[in-house]
Amino acid sequence: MRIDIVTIFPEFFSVLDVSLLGRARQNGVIDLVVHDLRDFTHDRHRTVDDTPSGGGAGMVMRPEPWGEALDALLGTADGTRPTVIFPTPAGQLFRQSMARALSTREHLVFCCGRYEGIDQRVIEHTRTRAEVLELSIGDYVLNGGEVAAMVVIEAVGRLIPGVVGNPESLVEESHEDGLLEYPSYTKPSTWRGMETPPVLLGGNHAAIAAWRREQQLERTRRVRPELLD
Ligand code: 6GU
Repeated sequence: MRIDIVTIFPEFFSVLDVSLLGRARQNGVIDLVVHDLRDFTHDRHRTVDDTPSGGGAGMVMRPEPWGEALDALLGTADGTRPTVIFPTPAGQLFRQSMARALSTREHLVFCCGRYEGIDQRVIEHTRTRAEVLELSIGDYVLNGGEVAAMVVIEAVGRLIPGVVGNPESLVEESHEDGLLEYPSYTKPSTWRGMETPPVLLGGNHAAIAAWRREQQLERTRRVRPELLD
């Protein structure tokens, strides 16, 4: 998978050099390149923002640098339509099902806005040459799209074959079957006077599976009842 990231804070993404994603990049499974939006400006101050049309607080990102950056990244017409993701709190909610869908794409481009967002014409223009998604990672406000892009990249990247060592570890997880995950235990079986649930030590695999399912349902009902609707 090819991943391009456009941002005014390229250094934010140095964390993608480490851990599972870092190894996937070294192995060539993920080809990830970070681009500085200011490299697509032409004025002495490398300006990327301006005051909002119609007035109001904050600054909006001007369309010209974004247009030039996307011209450069979407220009190579190799037959496959890239997916361009604009992280924004005004977007549709990013879920595990979308992480699954995105993990099969060949080319993802993340456009990380700051301030009050990117001039909306950039998003509408990009729809003419790519699949466009405006994605939110939850109902709270971040200072920009960088951390949200990182969340999406980690959720998607770990679903690409060869990134997570044991693919079986991917299936019994929260949200993969619409329920929260069951609680986990390891040795010692007694710790600070607290016992591991005996069913997990009895070797009855059907009983263990039934107990885990019940725990998933109980936990989901208690913590995230809306997931059961
Ligand atoms: Cl994708 N961006 C920003 N700035 N804030 C957010 C978000 C994204 N998702 C939730 N809050």
